[in-house]
Amino acid sequence: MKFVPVAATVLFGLTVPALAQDSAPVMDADADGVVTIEEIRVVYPELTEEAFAALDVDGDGVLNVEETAVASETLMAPQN
Ligand SMILES: [Ca+2]
Ligand SMILES: [Ca+2]
Repeated sequence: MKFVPVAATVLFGLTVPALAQDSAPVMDADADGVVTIEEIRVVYPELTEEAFAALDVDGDGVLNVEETAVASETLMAPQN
């Protein structure tokens, strides 16, 4: 049976935190699949270029889905 309501999928996404496929769309404002420093600063205005560079593991200047997932976990973690 191919019966998967979109609403259920969204609900499932909301109940499972920090999944890669759910993290990117939050910050990827133009939905091009990668998050630029400008986009991530909409969510995290305090993010420095150095911090962004640290999150950009492959060094291509943008965060892909996997890097964004790591970024989300890192940035949402309690700062001590
Ligand atoms: Ca983007
Ligand atoms: Ca990257």
